[in-house]
Amino acid sequence: MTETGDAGAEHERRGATGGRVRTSIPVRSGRRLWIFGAAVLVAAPLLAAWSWHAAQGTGFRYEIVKEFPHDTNAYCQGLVFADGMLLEGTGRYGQSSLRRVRLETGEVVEQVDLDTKYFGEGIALLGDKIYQITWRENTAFEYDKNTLKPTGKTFRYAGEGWGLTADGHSLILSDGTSVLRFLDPETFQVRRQVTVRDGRERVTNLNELEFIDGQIFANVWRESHIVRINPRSGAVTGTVSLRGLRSGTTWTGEEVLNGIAYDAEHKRIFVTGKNWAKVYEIRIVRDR
Ligand SMILES: [Ca+2]
Repeated sequence: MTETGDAGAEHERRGATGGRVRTSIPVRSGRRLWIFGAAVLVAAPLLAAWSWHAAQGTGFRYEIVKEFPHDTNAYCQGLVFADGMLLEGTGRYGQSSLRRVRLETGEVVEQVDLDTKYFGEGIALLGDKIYQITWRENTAFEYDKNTLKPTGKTFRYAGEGWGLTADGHSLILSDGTSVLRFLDPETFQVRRQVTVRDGRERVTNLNELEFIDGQIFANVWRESHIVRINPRSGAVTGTVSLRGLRSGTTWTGEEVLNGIAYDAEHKRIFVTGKNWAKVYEIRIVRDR
């Protein structure tokens, strides 16, 4: 099509300017079209396979920049960096909370406990409000960013709540499936949603989230890697293996990797896990 189209365009251009008008516009013969079609048929699966492997191979690894202490009683479900401190949402019934934590020492500076009927999940900062979702209670809470006081405003949403982040405009919610919902922070109404795919495969169990430089980074429950997601298409654009980050343990049971926070000003990425003893500042580098 390009060949014919260009020639046609040239034909029109030259004709309009009074130059030499091309009288013979090349058109593919039936035989050439057939060969072209056959080539596409052969190439398409190969290209699909290539892009699948490319997606699998868009691999990144990590380097530890610094380690910080983390409360091993904190079943981390949400992590945010704000104003030089970490905000952390913790889970489990009777242990769920929202905390402001001093990064360097792990000291909990402020803490708000959730009622025992709530299992806390992801948290996000948008404007001057912090939002915290719950696992199966279909309820989200809103807090004042500066005081950590609940504003009294709560929201309802359908399905489970797993991870939460914000793109500066919408809240982005994961629910354990491959779908990410973009929510109006005023109402929790769904503005749009994307299905996350790595190549052709849906990526399920999307957990804690972080919006980093225009892309969504997501923990995948019980996996030792983080995926990077295009927020428009849902396509996985990279995979960061964090294997070996927490040495001496296998990630079985509950103490899985969960928690990503981003210090946009200094471009620092922090990761941790449920009940981990440390928060790690990591640098993500391309895996050669
Ligand atoms: Ca986060």
